[in-house]
Amino acid sequence: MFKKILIANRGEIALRVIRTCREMGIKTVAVYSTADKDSLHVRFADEAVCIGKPPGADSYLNVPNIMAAAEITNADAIHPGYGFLAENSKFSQICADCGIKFIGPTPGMINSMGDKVTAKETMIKAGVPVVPGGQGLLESIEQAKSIAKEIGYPVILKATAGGGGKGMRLVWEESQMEHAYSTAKIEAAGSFKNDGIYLEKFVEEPRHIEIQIAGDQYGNISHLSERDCSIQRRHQKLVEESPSPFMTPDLRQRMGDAAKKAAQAINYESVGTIEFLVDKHRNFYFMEMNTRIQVEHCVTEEVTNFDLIKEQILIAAGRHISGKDYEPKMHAIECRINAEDPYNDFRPSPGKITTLHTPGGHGVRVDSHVYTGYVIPPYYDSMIGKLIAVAQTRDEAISTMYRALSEYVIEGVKTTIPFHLQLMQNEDFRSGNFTTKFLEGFKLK
Ligand code: MV4
Repeated sequence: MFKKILIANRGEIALRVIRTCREMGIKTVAVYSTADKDSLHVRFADEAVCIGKPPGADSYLNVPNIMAAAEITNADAIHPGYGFLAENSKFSQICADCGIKFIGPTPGMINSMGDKVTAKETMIKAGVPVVPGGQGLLESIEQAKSIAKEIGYPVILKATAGGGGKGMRLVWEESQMEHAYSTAKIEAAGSFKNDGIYLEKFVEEPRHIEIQIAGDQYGNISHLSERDCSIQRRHQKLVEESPSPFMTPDLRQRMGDAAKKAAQAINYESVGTIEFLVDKHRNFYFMEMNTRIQVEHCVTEEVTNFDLIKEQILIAAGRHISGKDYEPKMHAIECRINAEDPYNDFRPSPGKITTLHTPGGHGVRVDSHVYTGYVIPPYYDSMIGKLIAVAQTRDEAISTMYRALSEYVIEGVKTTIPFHLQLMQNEDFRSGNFTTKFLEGFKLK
């Protein structure tokens, strides 16, 4: 087992990893930017090394400084958390070259899912359903028009180096194709230094349902059921839950099998997530694979009783996993509490937390790195923490969440708590009647 893990991240996920390391008897090294010198991850780790100035590029993305911190502290593994370097294959390779275990997949696995056209081709070969569309990259506007005519409008253009919603173009009819094609290509070149784009049928009003998987170094894969992440705004998830209110035993079986096939196709090692679009007829299509631990992993932890960070560390250290599949035993809902003003287009609201009261009690979990007097820096994401409610039924989990949100007091910055309080009272949300379009029609009172 590893003796010392360096956590190449900040905020709640750095704290989350430190907690599990403590329980496993593994020493921890925090790295931090000068903006984070008073952060809890710095205080709770056994050692801490400053790695640079506040902007991410100077600190949490500064590979030479992070590797130097690992060398001087004698860390034998690095946990990347999510965001920053978590899906950076070059970083994973540099760790390997330095003899430090990257707690996550190999560079080859990251690359095979990072390029979306390659990932889609791999999924087709593996027998995983994908959205109908052209094979490979688009070569011309004429080709795009001819594929679109064949499969029928509306279609969507996506960047092969994209993901998470960046650089997509919706095309409703042929007359829009030329403009959409050109702008998609320019945007892809600008954002990703790769202008490759591809086309697929636009799935209208889909749900976003993802399957958590874990694979070991010996080819065993388990799935740990689904999370419904349909409640999103501008591709930012706000609420996640498990089980999905749209799930059936048959759909879970089929999606679970497909997710395991997807992971098997690339011999996946570590924890990961297969994202699917699910249409109203319960057809599902592979969308992307996330080769990292995700923000919303806690929802799965609460319904399956696994510590996913512990699993991730054990897998990296070479442990075998069962290959069995796990069903939700409870219902869990997570609300992301962000320093954003929901009454003002969710504008970021960094600053000092002057008053804090964190909810507790039966069925409540809070994963957060903040405290009274903590200053939320403007340089990073605006998440203050995650509030997770767990109960035997969805109705009870919503009641617990509403109660916990009502107890939560955060003063000094605007937060998403008022939004979540109203969402928990919304009839369509309560009846499980929502798709990824839900928040477009949701008006705050
Ligand atoms: C789609 C789609 C409809 N049809 N692809 C958004 C994020 C990126 N991973 C892919 N996305 C979508 N791809 C086809 N063929 C709709 C979306 C989409 C979406 C997906 C999941 C959650 C929220 C979303 C919001 C808008 C669009």
